[in-house]
Amino acid sequence: MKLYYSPNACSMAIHVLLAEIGKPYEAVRVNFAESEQYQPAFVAKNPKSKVPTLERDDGSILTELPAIAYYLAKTNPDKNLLPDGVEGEARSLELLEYMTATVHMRGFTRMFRPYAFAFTPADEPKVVEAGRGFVTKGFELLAPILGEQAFLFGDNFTIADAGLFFLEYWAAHRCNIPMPAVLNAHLARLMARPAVQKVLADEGLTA
Ligand SMILES: N[C@@H](CCC(=O)N[C@@H](CS)C(=O)NCC(=O)O)C(=O)O
Repeated sequence: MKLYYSPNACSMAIHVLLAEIGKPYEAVRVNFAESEQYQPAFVAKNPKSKVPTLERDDGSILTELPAIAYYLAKTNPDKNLLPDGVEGEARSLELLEYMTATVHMRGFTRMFRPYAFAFTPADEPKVVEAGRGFVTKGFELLAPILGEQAFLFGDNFTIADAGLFFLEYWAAHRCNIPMPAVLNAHLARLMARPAVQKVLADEGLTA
């Protein structure tokens, strides 16, 4: 199993899941600074030019964070990375979809790359503010779902927590966005996990 990732990108969620699962995997860095995601070698793997990209042992490629997370959970049932039953699976995908399609893509991406959304450079601060609005609303919606539980579905870490991890990490370590107290506590709980510590070290990030 090979994970194509970029340090401090949303691929961290999958990197953490692979470390939690604990089977051998290779993490291959895609150098965004050199636009490696648009070079033929990577495009041949994933024409979407995105990480996370998972290359499985048979050479087949799987993309899109929620799909990869679901695949890893289902193929490692002993790790209990999904809550029980079809309801638990649907709720997990519901959360991951909201985290990636809305909070990440409509929120953080506007903040990181306002020039991709603004018609003129003068509009960029408004784009950043709009992005911050999606992120703040996202945290306001996610906090009561977590509530006082240790993890999103109770006492066990699941794929939804890996999704929430990269959003919380970006808020705390990349954008200085205040989060509700329960999300700060969730982030602290995740940061204490050996798998998360390993991924942060391997990606050269601040623990
Ligand atoms: N919908 C995709 C989004 C992945 C995505 O946007 N990844 C970003 C990094 S956080 C990326 O690869 N960006 C490279 C680029 O757009 O050039 C998913 O859920 O996996």
